[in-house]
Amino acid sequence: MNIALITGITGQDGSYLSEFLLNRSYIVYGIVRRTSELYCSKNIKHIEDKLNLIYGDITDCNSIVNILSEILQNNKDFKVLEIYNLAAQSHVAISFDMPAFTTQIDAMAPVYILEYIKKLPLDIKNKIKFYQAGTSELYGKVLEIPQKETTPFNPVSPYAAAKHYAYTIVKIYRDAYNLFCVNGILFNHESPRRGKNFVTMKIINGIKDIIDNKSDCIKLGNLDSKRDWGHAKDYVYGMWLMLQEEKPEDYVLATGTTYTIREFIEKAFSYKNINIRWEGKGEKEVGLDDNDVIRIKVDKKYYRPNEVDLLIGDPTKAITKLKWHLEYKTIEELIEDMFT
Ligand code: G4F
Repeated sequence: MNIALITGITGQDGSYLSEFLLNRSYIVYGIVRRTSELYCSKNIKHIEDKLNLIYGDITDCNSIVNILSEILQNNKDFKVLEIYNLAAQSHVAISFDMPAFTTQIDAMAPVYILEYIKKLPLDIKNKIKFYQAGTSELYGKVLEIPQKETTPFNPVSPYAAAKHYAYTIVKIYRDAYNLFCVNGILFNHESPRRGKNFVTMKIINGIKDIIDNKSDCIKLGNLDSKRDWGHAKDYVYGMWLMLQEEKPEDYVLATGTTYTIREFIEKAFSYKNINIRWEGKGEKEVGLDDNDVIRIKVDKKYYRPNEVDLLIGDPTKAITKLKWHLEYKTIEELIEDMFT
């Protein structure tokens, strides 16, 4: 039987990946953090009874060792164990406020997991595959356009620095100990399950609130940065494909198209038949609707100490080698799904 362990199972990617793997008859384990409300389970409520949820914390090495030992103990005749390390402090702006916390979560967990695998007997470790959630934030102030697997990294946030460490450790364990471990270098991916403090979801929720007369306008930071946004469902499929290969390699997943935050705003409002026109510059810039009501304001509290200005990925390797393809082909399809 095929088993999967997902860290970050309650998040956007973890929940889509769980659905995908359950549909392929995997036994799915997930690590959930113990909080006063048991655990935050909105995204996995509908499949909770099919999952094996284990309390744990990826910043605690003992917790990881105990969980992995228990899974191996309870599944002695497993065919393959796929481990997806998706848990992270994934908000770039928050990483500037909490750099050490971000490093503990985002950098250290792969070491704990890979160290555990490394020490297993050969016949067991040969059946284990490890996926590390890498990120296009690694490219930072980009050194090549578009960005592909060979583009040098130039991280500019504590989040990206932590992810850079994780990326490197995965490569080291692959080369030094011959483990099957890969980095997915994923560009921004969104969905109706996206956290509400990421810019796309903030805009979608903001528009809903304006239409429902719950608020007048949305306050945002930098409107000039460009992102390559895809749908999370397509990206979890890509993660799985990476682990089905004979040889472990790193892959970029991206759409190959980029838009400014301003363009995303225009397209999202336009889906609700509202046109947005712009006036002013910098902190004074506003977006007005057809009745000249201000719907977008810039608030410098959302500016970042360092900004990644332009991300646009080249997914050629994933398309040709993995036969990866997008179900959600345009940003309009993504926006439509996010409004559901
Ligand atoms: O939606 P964002 O917070 O995503 P960001 O920083 O690109 O990071 C996301 O994608 C990465 C992959 O490239 C992941 F690794 C990471 O974990 C995360 O999922 O911000 C996108 C852009 C930024 O340029 C930001 O400055 O939107 C700009 N922005 C403008 N106003 C805002 C806001 N971002 C947020 N979150 N909130 C604002 O009010």
